[in-house]
Amino acid sequence: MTTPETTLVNVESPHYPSLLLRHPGNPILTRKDWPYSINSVFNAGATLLLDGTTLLLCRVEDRRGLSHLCAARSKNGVDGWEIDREPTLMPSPQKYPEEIWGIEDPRITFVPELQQYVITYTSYSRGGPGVSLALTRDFRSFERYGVIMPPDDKDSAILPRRIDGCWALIHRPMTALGAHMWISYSPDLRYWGRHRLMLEARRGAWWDANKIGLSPPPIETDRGWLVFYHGVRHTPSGCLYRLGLALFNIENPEKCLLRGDSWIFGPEADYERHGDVSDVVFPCGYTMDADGDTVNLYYGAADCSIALARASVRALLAWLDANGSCERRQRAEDL
Ligand code: BMA
Repeated sequence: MTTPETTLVNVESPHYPSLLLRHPGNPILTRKDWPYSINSVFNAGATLLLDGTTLLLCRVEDRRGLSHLCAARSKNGVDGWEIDREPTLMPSPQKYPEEIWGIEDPRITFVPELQQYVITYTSYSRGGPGVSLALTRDFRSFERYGVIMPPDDKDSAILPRRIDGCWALIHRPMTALGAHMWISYSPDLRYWGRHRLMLEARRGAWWDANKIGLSPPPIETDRGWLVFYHGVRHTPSGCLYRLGLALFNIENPEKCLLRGDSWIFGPEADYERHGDVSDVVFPCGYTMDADGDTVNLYYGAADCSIALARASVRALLAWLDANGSCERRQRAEDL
């Protein structure tokens, strides 16, 4: 069952275009759906399996406060979820000490060359969050590569094919410069180098000042890599997580072509505004419809549930053309 476009709700201001339309069934997954006891479910990676099934690899937090990953499968990507009866991927601190405080926020990339899904996720170590990588063909057995970027680093995904012969990983290390997006390269997914700054958080009053990070894996379009990224605004009453858009050169993903000035999606619905961490929308995955244009964006809402919003790639690119700048785009010193 696909919900007709006309029934999608929009709670945004009429003065801004509705680029992302919330599904009326939101939130589509909550802890009440879970076959075992959990505190919350949010921030899911997403992919389409070969038979068209939508698979979400959900971050599930237990009542100790530690997270693991659990797969949920649905024929239409909206409802009828079949959720694994027990955790799909548990932290394994005996073998991977960096996972001692859990594993979080997976991003999934299907890599045709490997015929496998590459999952990058946050491993919560004693030294803070780091980036770990695992491969799978079926989301039942996994080959773990362990930590590939040491703490403090997160918000990562790999591109689905090599760039100039190397795999490319987008990630968000914390440095003295701030929390910016970087890109690194590897010949084998294990050893990473050629680290480059890819997109900087802005400064001052901007919605994406000081802290940004990749949201889902980039979307390959004929204009370039379309990137949803989150900006974190620190306010006296807490953080506001919102989404922005940027476009990068297809053969040279370090090169930003366009960056939107305004955010395009932020916490407005009740389930986004109130939860364990209020005012958070945090997408980690998307699926593309057969039309090659409709993106189904799965996002964690207020660290409590999973919600769905849809967008048209064509409309996102048109918005970037109208609202993005190619002058003030990549470096904070330009802003
Ligand atoms: C970020 C990540 C996300 C989380 C968000 C809001 O730093 O840890 O997993 O959803 O904070 O708490």
